[in-house]
Amino acid sequence: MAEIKNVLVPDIGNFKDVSVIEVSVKAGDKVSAEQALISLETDKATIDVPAPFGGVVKDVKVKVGDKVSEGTLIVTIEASGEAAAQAVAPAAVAPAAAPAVPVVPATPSPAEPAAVAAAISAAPMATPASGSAHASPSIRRFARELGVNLTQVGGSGEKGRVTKDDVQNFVKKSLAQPAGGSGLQVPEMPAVDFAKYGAIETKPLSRIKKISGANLRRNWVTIPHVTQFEEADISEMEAFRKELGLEYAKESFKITPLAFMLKACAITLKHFPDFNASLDASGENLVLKKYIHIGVAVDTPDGLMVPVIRDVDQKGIVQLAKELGEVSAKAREKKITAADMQGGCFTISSLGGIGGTSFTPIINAPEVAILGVSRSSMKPVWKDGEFVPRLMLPLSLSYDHRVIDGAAGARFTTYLAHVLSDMRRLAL
Ligand code: CAO
Repeated sequence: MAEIKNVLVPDIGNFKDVSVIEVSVKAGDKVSAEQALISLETDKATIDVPAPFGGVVKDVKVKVGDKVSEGTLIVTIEASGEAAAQAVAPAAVAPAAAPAVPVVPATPSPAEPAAVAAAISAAPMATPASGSAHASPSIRRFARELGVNLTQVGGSGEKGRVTKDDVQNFVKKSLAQPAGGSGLQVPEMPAVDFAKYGAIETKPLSRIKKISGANLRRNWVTIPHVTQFEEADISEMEAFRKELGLEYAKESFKITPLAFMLKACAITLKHFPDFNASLDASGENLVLKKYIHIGVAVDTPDGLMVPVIRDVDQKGIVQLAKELGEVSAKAREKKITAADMQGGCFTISSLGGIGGTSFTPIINAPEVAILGVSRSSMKPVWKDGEFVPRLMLPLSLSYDHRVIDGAAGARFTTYLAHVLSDMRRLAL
């Protein structure tokens, strides 16, 4: 005969008074063994409590926001048939030892660059992949079953958590879009057996590359990019930089051209506020930012990271050079935190220390523009009836054409080149 059994919170380690963040069942629901009943969140992890056996839920004893500990009664289930016969003691708790329950880190640890995702973008540039979405294991499983990338789903739950409704609405919206409407419905890449043609070696992509790849792809496919090229005469700037370099030779940081670029971009962004902005979620409004935080793409052995330098407009060249040295060292030593990479308004991707004449950087959404900087070189420039040698810096500005018109793009780079070529403007 059917028997009503209690399901208690199992052994969840040393956690006590843990918040219920999701209740996945209601009275009358038929559940199978291992199906998630509720989700709990500690300050370190999100935990699903699964049904220890199948049956019909008779009563749910907890609600979202309740605090529970090991042994708290969460639901009663009418176990039937085989399940009833097999079910152990009424207090059918999970195994004594550590979790049969899946545990997922609630927030990535600073050393682990899951949230790095948020930053990795530049010119290759990007944002978060599934790993960094805030969702319980049951929702992750649900999203996986439907083939939904959780990072593309806006979370309406507490602290931006993605709920089951969010996933369902995302799927409904996607299905309602006309074929090709999002530009994302591209044919799958065919699998190729490369070994057929010669010797190969397979090397896994780094975690950062995997995370950034999804974002790069999204930004590249969904944002209409235009890249505007320009050259700035930095002869005077370079002479001044060298002078400063001698003055600060004993410091632990270098005064590189990038510090000047940061300052010049901040001045230019102030002059062209639409570049210091983001489209809101509806895509119908431009959010203008009153602060100027600029991300800098840093090349690390594991991939690209984009730490953000804050309030660039309020800092001097030396301070910016110092912070640049600090953040790039932090990124390369894998000490960068998610917070260090959030809140950027604009990004600079400088390949000038390496070489090249120009490139087309990918916008770091939700920003609307990114500046690529290539290597400066001496060029003959026609001036006052003769060719004179000048140090020219190539600039490549990619912008979101939904927000910025071609004329504005050209005005921005012209102004930026002007600021860089006239040192006095950096002081304004
Ligand atoms: N033209 C000519 N020389 C340049 C230059 C430029 N535009 N920019 C930098 N240099 C010089 C510097 O003056 C320095 O010269 P010295 O060694 O003689 O002093 C040298 O190149 C190396 O500079 P740096 O790379 O150490 O410093 P930086 O401030 O220019 O850059 C950082 C810092 C973190 C941006 C850089 O190290 C880096 O990681 N760059 C790669 C970013 C990247 O990968 N972007 C692409 C993203 S898309 O995939």
